[in-house]
Amino acid sequence: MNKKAIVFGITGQDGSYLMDLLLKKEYSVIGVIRRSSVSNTARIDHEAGNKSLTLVEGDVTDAFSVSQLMQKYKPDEAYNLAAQSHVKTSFDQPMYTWKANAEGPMHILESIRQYCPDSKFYQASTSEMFGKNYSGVGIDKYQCEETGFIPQSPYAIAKLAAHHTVRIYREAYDLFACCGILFNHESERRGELFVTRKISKYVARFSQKLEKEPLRLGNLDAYRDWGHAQDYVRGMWMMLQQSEPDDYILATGRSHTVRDFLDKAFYCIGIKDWSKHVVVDPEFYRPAEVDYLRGSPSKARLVLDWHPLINFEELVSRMVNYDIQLLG
Ligand code: NDP
Ligand code: GDR
Repeated sequence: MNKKAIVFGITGQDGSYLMDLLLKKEYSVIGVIRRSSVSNTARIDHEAGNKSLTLVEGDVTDAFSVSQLMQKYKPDEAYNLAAQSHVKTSFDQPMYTWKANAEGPMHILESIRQYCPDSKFYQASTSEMFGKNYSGVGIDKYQCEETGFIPQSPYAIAKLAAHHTVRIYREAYDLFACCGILFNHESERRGELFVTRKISKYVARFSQKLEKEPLRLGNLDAYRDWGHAQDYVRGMWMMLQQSEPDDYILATGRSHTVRDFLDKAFYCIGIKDWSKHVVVDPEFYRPAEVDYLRGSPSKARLVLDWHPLINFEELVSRMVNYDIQLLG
């Protein structure tokens, strides 16, 4: 019989790629979507009508709706990708962020414990939990599974609470529950308020002479370890195929600044000096910043045999070229 997976957050970037992967592997997929006043299914509409995909309404902040779903479907695998995922927004909406990102996963784990303890669970943890901490020194600094967490935002604090909740449920109740500590991953489906997509969209429009104003950005000196979401959802699935549950970092091991991203993106349209086209606007600064992220994917490489296939240069050019194509 085909395996059954439930995906919370299926309408998001990662949820949509995970859906593609699971359908390709002949899973029966239950996708949980939030009611919204306008359609939020643009990233998954290409599978509309697929008999292996069932879309149901639900919200992770509503414990009752979560437990009803888990009781009804008793999936082989449950993936929790649902979150208020924007770090800057979490400073403006800390309580909602807490409810979605910390209480949400607790609702799912509690439902698994009560109704389907054999379901395997994946939680979307994040490199933001490391915050301002790292291992190593100088240019060799990095974060690995042993690096301590010093979260720098309400988003990261809520995610860290969920991270520890997963550990407790794994140890106390023997659930098969894993956390993927994922470093930034982007794609052609990335939300438009994240810095990479904001840049790729601007550059595409600029190349078509549709932009008259400069691009307004915040901190250009932050380092991020950027990979492609398609590679990362494969890693999520691999974690749940192991014989024992565990936590893994997924990252490329290479770090770049926002400036590097701008260099590569503008280079795609033949511009070497973008300084006249970008303005630093303090409106986009955060009350507290994460300055440096570079993940060590050694454990995932060794245990899961996971390797990212799309590098930084390809990621940037795919995003820019996709946004140019969208403009026709
Ligand atoms: P997105 O913001 O693209 O997607 C988030 C998803 O969560 C959307 O489907 C959204 O629904 C859904 N959602 C939000 N709130 C609720 C709620 N209360 N109940 C049910 N669903 C909800 O994020 P990504 O796909 O980029 O990330 C997926 C997960 O991985 C998130 O948890 C994120 O925090 C985490 N993460 C992401 C990383 C990245 O670099 N992309 C790195 C590390 C972790 P809707 O479409 O209706 O808004
Ligand atoms: P991040 O991603 O906060 O790392 O969280 P984001 O793209 O928002 O910011 C990356 C870095 O760019 C700087 N920056 C700007 N960011 C945004 N959004 N808009 C700007 O105009 C801008 N200018 C500069 C930021 O200050 C930051 O340093 C992402 C999310 O997907 C999280 O859900 C996930 O957990 C982490 O990645 C890993």
